[in-house]
Amino acid sequence: MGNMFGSIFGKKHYRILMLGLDNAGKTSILYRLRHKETITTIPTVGFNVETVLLGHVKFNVWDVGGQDKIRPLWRHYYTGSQGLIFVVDSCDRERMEEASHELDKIINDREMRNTVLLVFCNKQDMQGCMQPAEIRQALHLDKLSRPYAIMPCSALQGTGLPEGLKWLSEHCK
Ligand SMILES: Nc1nc2c(ncn2[C@@H]2O[C@H](COP(=O)(O)OP(=O)(O)O)[C@@H](O)[C@H]2O)c(=O)[nH]1
Ligand SMILES: [Mg+2]
Repeated sequence: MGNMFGSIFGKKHYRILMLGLDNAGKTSILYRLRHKETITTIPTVGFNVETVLLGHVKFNVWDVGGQDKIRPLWRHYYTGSQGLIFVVDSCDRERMEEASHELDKIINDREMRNTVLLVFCNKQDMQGCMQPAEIRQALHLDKLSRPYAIMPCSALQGTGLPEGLKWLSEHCK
């Protein structure tokens, strides 16, 4: 993925959240994007956030789902984030509804009002996984009134990631 970050995001600074249920492939995506860039992981008290700097882009990554007690802590990271990447495991049909529910709660937070949304339909290299159109329905994305994109990808193969990030860089303010 070479110097993708320089060419996609330029010299502007961005803060991006990458969220999704555990096992969706968030950490794999981070590592796939890293290439020769340095990853600085900053430990966080309270819940497990991976904070990673890639070029000028700061990613905050954590697992969502079922932790209502710590949810108020998330808001600190919501504030000032220009973009949200929501990662789903396209093969995990059983938890697609849970993923939808979590996404709903995140984007309905007032701090997330102006955040653009990129959905990565990850693990598209697997047989029999859900296609983006089906995931769009399952996540009720057609009801959104903000800019969003839904992108098939595979962290394993590296496909779809540059396209998704390009869209994000063009729509983040
Ligand atoms: N086949 C396939 N497996 C993947 C892909 N991305 C992640 N995985 C696997 O899914 C599991 C969870 O990935 P991880 O990045 O730890 O998910 P996280 O919990 O969202 O950070 C690991 O076993 C990965 O190797 C993908 O694109 N294709
Ligand atoms: Mg992880």
